[in-house]
Amino acid sequence: MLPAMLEALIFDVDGTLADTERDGHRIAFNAAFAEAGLAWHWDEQLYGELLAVTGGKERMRFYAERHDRNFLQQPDLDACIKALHATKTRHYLALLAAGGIPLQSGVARLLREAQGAGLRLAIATTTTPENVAALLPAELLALFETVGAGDTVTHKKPAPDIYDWVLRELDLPPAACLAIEDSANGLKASLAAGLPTLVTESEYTRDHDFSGALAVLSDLGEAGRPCQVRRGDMHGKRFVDVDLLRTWHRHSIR
Ligand code: XBP
Ligand code: MG
Repeated sequence: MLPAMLEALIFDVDGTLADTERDGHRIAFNAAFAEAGLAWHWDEQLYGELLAVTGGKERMRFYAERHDRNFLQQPDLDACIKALHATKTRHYLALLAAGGIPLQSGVARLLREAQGAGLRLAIATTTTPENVAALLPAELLALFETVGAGDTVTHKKPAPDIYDWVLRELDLPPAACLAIEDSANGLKASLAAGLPTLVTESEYTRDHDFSGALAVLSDLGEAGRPCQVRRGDMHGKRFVDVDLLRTWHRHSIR
């Protein structure tokens, strides 16, 4: 059997397309807590620890279990967390609308290049779908044929479910795809789905364990702004382009 050709790229969102956590999601969570009259405040360091739990609703429940057990006593707890999360999403969307969060270096270029080279594009994220649409300019959002996000699956990353869902939508085997992730939980999910995975770090993930990644880079880089290589072979390139992705992919499926 011939080895699979690279046919699609599957992107994570938070930390990969843009560094959204510290100055985006975290601020929105705190605004929602204040609006609800909760005495919760997630500072930068605490938020870094809470990121071990993916998904905003799951993260809030995890926090309450450790820091505010009274909160858990209310009879309509699930509905309350859902409402609190809807408030958080409203604040996050307002924050993006007010100025946005810039995309990571090389993201817009690589998306356009990949589409021009005939690669299919998809998203696999734990964040809420509206957040994806608000983060990306319309021109770039339109390049993605499949967006797997939020509660589409029950088990969020590090479970492989969102990647499995996206692969079913694309009707492709994992060996025909390459994932791009920024966190250990994301990498666990993509590897468990059988996907060769490139890691570009984000602010909160620099010390994560990225064993099993094709390469670990500071970002995708640009011609005039090469990426820093933490691990992996750039095959003479100074930034990530479609040609380099095809080379890594070929090596990974041998
Ligand atoms: C990152 C996450 C998300 C966001 C918050 O997901 O874990 O939970 O922090 O988003 P990924 P919601 O890196 O997979 O994109 O509050 O909408 O859940
Ligand atoms: Mg991420």
